[in-house]
Amino acid sequence: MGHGYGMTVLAKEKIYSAVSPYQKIEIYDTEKLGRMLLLDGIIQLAEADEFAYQEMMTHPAVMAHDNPEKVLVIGGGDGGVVRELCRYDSIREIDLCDIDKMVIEASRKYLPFMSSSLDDPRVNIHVMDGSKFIKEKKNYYDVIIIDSTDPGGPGEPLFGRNFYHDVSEALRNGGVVAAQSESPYLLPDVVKNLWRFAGEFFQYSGYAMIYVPSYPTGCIASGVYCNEHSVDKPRRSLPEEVKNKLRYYTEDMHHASMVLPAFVEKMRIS
Ligand code: SPD
Repeated sequence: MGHGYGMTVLAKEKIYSAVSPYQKIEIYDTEKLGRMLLLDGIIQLAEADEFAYQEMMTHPAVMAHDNPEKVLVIGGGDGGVVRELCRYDSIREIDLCDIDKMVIEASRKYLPFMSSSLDDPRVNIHVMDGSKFIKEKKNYYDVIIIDSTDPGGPGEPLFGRNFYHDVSEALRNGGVVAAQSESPYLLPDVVKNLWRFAGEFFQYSGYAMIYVPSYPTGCIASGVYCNEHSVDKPRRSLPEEVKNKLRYYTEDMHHASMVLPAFVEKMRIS
C-alpha cells in the first residue's frame, strides 16, 4: 500500500526482511510474478515484468545520445539499470550511486537476475546520497539515470528543483537524463512538478509511459531530458550487441511510448 492505493499479490515465501537505516527491505517469492522486492512496503520490482521498467529507464536515454561513454545511475541499487547499460560496448564508465548499501547486498544475494552486472569492471559503486554526489560532478556524464523510489522516503531529494539544477550541470554537451517519473494516474501533482523543474533546466523533454502490471495503476514513466536536441526518437540504430537481447524497448517503442494520452500531455503545460 502506498499513496492511498494498494495491490494484492499472493506470496509463496518470505525470502528476506530487514530494516536498514533508510527503509524496510523485503523480498518475497510470489505465485504469479516471481521474486519481488519491496521497500517500505512499496513494490520496486517483480521478476515477471521488471524488464519493461529497466529497459525503458535505460534505452530511450542511451539511444537519444550520439555516443554515450560515461553514465551515472542514481538509486537503482538493485542493479537492473546497470545490467541494461552493460549491454553497450560504447559505455566505458558507469557510476552507480545508491544511499542504501543493504539494498545492493540483498540484490546481490537474492536477486541475481537484477544484480548480474554489478561486478562488471566498468561499474563503480558509491554508497551515498545521490543528491550530494551529483554536486561534486560538473560537465562529466553523457547520460544520467535517476532510478528512484517514490517521493516521501529516502528518494525525496531526487524530486526537487535543486536536484534537477545539479543534474543539468553534471552533464556534458549533448547529455541526456532519464528520471523515474511516476504514474500520471496515481501522482499527477508529482508528474507536473517534475515537468516544471526539468523544463527550467532542459530545453527538450519526453515522457515515456511504461506498462508494468506490478506497479500501482499498471504504469510508470521515464522523463527524458536534453538541452541540445529532441529525445523523442533514437538518434542511431540499436547496436548489434544490444539487438535481440531486449524484450520491451525497440526503436519504434522509443517514439510510441512518448506519444501521450491527452490528459497526460496536458500536464506538460498546466
Ligand atoms: N512506485 C515504485 C517506483 C519504483 C521505481 N524504482 C524501481 C527500482 C527498480 N530498479
